[in-house]
Amino acid sequence: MSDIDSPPASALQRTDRAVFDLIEQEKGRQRLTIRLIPSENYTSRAVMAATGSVLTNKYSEGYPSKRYYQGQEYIDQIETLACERAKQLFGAEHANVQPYSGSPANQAVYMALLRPGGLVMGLSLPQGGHLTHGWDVNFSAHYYRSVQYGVDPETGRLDYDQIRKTALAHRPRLIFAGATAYPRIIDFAAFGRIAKEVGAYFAADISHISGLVATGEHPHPFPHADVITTTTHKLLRGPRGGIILCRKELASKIDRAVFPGLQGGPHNHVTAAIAVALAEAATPAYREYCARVVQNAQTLAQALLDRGFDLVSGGTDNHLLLIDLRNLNLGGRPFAAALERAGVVCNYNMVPADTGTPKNPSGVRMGTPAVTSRGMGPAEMMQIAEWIDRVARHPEDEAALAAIRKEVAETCRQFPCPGLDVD
Ligand code: DSN
Repeated sequence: MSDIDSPPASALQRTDRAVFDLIEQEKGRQRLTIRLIPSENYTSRAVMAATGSVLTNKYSEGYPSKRYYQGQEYIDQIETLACERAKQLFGAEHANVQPYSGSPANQAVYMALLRPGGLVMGLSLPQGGHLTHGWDVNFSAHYYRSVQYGVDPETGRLDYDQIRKTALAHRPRLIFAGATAYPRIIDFAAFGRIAKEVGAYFAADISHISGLVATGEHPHPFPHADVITTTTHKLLRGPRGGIILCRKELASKIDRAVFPGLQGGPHNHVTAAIAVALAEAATPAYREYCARVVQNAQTLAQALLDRGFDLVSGGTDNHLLLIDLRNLNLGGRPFAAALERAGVVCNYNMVPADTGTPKNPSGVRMGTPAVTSRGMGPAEMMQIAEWIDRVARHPEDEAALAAIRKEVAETCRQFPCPGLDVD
């Protein structure tokens, strides 16, 4: 495989061999392993070129044409372009592309829409939510009050009647929908109705499924949601960043919360890379990619079910699946470690009604965004399920794991990585 290193990489090699070598080793890991962490992906060389550009040299507190530093002639155009592309892709009236990532984006939503001590309602972390949706170790439960909803322990699915009852009982001021480990379609219209009934703002965090929303694979939170937040580096294949989308009426509250409320200068190099990723996401090729991500996840899910794995909710509608390992007497953490030794990288994860702990849960979470970016398809998903099954049967047999790792590397060599081997 070719590795067309860009000039900044050559400069790094000359200047700092230690960092250069570690990056090279990470490249090798990304090439020769099956990366199944559902929040990870491969960005294009164009996205990386913008991220590694001179824009990192510029301070730009404020917003286009309302800055606190001179010299914004080009930066203003870049940020405006990113905002316009975000509005276009997601059909939004207003976009803020400055949040440093998903958590700061959500933090800005709290700052804009809640007073300190106000009540938020979100999906609990162990049942698939995110830290910032009101989980107790996070700012969202320290500086705000939080009530959490879960999924039905039998079906693994959101129970909208139960969510409504919880909302009616507690009357939150802000309701978050969105997840990090929920394999099913989210009914944003139902959340919108519940929020309206209790007089709450409704924020949809689509970080995991942004591509599915943008391409119409999944329902859109607008017009039901007041605000949408998303990271830009998961399915969207951009740099590490965040976006907030909202109606015009909320625009100035959101903008003021991001700057000067929470952040200083925007990361202009990231803003440019977000603009590039948003243009890539507006293409027919990206639409096809998102459809293949879901098909691959469903193929992998079915192949695992056929081999006796227990999947939360019985399958998937999106890019990820959650395996409940309790029927196999395996712990999530040791299983994820054994898989990694075999070249298959996922993360251990809580499952609904877990009898374990966050550091020692009963499940693993897997997703198909990265392998699909490499062009892998149904045949490779069947092969991946076979490797996962073999690891589950021999999690402590190092020779068996090493043999799988070799097969994994051979397969990986046939699928170039975007950004590393191809544009
Ligand atoms: N850390 C992300 C994930 O892996 O889902 C969520 O922010």
